[in-house]
Amino acid sequence: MQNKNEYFIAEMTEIQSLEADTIKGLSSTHKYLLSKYFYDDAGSSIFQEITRMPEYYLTKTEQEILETQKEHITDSFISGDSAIDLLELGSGDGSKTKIILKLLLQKRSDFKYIPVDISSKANCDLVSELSKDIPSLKISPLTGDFFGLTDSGNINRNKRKVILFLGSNIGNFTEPEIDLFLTQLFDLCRKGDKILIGFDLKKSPEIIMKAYDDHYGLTRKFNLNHLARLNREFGADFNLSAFEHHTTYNPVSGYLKSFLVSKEQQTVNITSLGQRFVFSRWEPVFMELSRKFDIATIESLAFSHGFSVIKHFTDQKNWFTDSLWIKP
Ligand code: AVJ
Repeated sequence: MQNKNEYFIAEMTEIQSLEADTIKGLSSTHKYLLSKYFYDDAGSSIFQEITRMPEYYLTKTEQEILETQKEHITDSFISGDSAIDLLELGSGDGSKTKIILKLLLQKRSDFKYIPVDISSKANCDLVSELSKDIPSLKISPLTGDFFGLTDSGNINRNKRKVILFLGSNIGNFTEPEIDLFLTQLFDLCRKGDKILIGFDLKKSPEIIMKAYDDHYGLTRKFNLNHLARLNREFGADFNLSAFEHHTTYNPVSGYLKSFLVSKEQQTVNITSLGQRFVFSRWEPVFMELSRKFDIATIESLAFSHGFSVIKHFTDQKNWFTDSLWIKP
């Protein structure tokens, strides 16, 4: 079902960019697939299962931060007296954001919630969920990739804005992508606008590895679903059991990387794309970066892109931070 007030950001549909990005990634010397395509219906529900495993501390920890510091957080959003647009990038199922939305609505009714997500289905589900749970909320979803948000005609540039980018989604970005993203956010903001970004922090490598290399096999299933998606959508013939899931963590860079490694020499046909790809024995396909940060790096990212840091909201253990920045 399509939402009547749903708007789209980009000219290309998700399926068109999936096609182009798949061919590019699998043709390159070091094969890769892009983690933003993990989230089809099956992938989104596997991700929800991941967030419920005890070892996947990220969601629970950020929830703790929002729950315990929601008064302070919402107060900082509404300082000043103009109405705001609350944009959320990569909103997913919005379960964490609800905490903020409910309280914000009690404090001020004149804000509009604009969830931006690559998945149209996720957006539709979110809208129907929120309209049941918080009927008085004004909500207008945007579907698409958030690079390109700045060119979108659907954002009111004259409105006071708060932008949420939670969940350590920023950890999926390479350094150049972070640069582009923060530059675009800065352009989108007016003086005084704020952004709240969730960063997963460096911690014991053992704890980090357990969250991404779980013994239930969920992260493995999450990665393999990307191949299954290519089978479903493009008639590819990936044999999922011919790939092994492997995770590495480098405590210096904070880079947690996920790979699928081909256990044998094999050829995969992607029928509807008219493509075939050869995998040699033990050839890796890079699937996802989930970067871990430290406070100094976060502050230098803020400053080098023109923002000032107002506050880092952190949990008891200092495992995660929601950093509040302002365009001065
Ligand atoms: C949703 C991107 C924050 O990187 O931790 C979970 C996705 N990947 N387990 C993350 C994910 C493997 C997740 N993000």
